[in-house]
Amino acid sequence: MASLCLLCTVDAWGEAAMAVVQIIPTTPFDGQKPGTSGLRKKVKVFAQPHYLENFVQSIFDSLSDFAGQTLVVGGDGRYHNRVAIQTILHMAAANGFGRVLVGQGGILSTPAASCVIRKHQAYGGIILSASHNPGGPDEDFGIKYNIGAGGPAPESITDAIYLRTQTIDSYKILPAEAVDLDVIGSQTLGGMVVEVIDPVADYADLMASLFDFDAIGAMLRDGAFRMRFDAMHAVTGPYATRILEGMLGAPAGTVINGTPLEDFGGGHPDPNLVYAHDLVAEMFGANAPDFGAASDGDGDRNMILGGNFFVTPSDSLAVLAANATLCPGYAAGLKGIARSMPTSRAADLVAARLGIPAWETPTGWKFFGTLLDAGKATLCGEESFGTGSDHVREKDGLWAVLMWLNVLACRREPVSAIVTAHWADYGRTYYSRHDYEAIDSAAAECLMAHLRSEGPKLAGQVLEGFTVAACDDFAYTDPVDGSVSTKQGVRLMFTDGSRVVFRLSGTGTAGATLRVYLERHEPNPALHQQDTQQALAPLIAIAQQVADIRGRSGRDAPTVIT
Ligand code: G16
Repeated sequence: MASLCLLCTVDAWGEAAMAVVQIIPTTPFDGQKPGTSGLRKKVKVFAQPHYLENFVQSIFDSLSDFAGQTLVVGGDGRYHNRVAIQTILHMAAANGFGRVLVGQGGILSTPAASCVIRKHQAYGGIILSASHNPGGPDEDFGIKYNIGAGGPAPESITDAIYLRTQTIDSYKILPAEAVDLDVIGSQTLGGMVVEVIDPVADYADLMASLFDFDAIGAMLRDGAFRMRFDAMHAVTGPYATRILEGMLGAPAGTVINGTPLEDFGGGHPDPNLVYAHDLVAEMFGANAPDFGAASDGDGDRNMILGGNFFVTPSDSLAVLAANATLCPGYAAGLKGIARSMPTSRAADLVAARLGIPAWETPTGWKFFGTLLDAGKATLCGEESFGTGSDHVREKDGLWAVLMWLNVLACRREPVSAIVTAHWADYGRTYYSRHDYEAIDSAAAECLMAHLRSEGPKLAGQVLEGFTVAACDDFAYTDPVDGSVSTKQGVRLMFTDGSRVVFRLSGTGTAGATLRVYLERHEPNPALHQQDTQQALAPLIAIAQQVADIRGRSGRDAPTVIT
């Protein structure tokens, strides 16, 4: 049975206010363990009575000294977003937050949420998204907590949240009317102020401070340069429309699929060559635009295309790093470049040339936070279509698009020419990721266990003409706070620098997803025009042979190749 208690708070005018808080008894749910980026489950799981509430209360119970403080709340607009936001607002009020900033309509892209947390010096934020996963009543939902620096909570906090979910026996909620999320302005909820904010404004200001909007605008308006941005019916629609078409003056229609829909129009809002099909068809068709880009469900991922040309995320990071000083916000140079372990080492070559550190972290944007906070890195990137910088503490899809546009506006060369010139200078790093989605979890764990125990024994062996230098399970010690993360992926490394990396995704919601990352550096420009899969064919064969993917997963081929 629910019990009531009186919450004494201080309202926006400094007056003491009393609110009646309900304390609802509950019991723990299994499996509320945050993964690579928060808790992601099917909507039907989240919609169970008390499920979201347990997790939110576990977040609050893992934090301290937030009474009267500001919380930022927003999501990618997917199905269940509005319902979840109402619950979180009523729980935040019951738990003693003083103010919540929430995006109008419940919308905040993940990088915009990070921007708002930082700009308004909030205590932290709750972001609702399952990123690139599909949305709808039978699809995915997600929640994560971001700290006051603006980035995803570190493992010390996510571990504490998980621990709390296992013992939780009650949560606090304020029984009150729903908040109107559609009207910008202040309302009160108990003693808490809810400010519904323009979700785009702070973010757009930040972008204008980093990039040369005059030069980009001139290029977009002169008619000779054509671009297309595919928002995939997800959260970046309003951001891209306001910034590209509004502030920069790109022709109407530059942004396609620009209205956020709860089910993303039935699509899979993952900006890659498979799922961004509208954009890919146009960019690889006749009379292709000069530049194409797409972002994902919550706006933190990006895909970059030229006319008939795909830029791998790893190459994108390297090219942006090499050209960063063309952008006003990075004119003073970079402090360092960070990438996740499975990301190709193309960016390391740029860092070496610039004489700055190259950091290798586990998969997960949260691992970049300490490096950015300590001023050890300026740019970060991941093979999973994530690129970003120290301007916020999340990867940022539209930021990457604007940085590319700034580089293009300065260099006035096709995307393909910029990238092939980069390869000629640094060598080309052939790179691909093969995903085996929704395979049996036990079989996947077994495959990884086999690699962990047998992989190291391969040292010195010659496989398909490649000599194995070493095989290990990547472990990381954070150079700033000393925290240690183990079991971050099995690396099979060859004497010529090639690599095959195996890891299980931490973001899926059904079964397990095996990711196989393949990488080979080719210094000779005469060999830079090969097909990527052909160039990597021997490594693909080695991966199959060493892990027995077919035998263990029952799959003949990857589900997605990027
Ligand atoms: C999240 C993380 C990224 C990670 C990606 C893939 O991105 O923030 O750091 O690279 O998942 O992770 P995994 O390989 O474990 O599935 P997002 O865009 O899904 O939030």
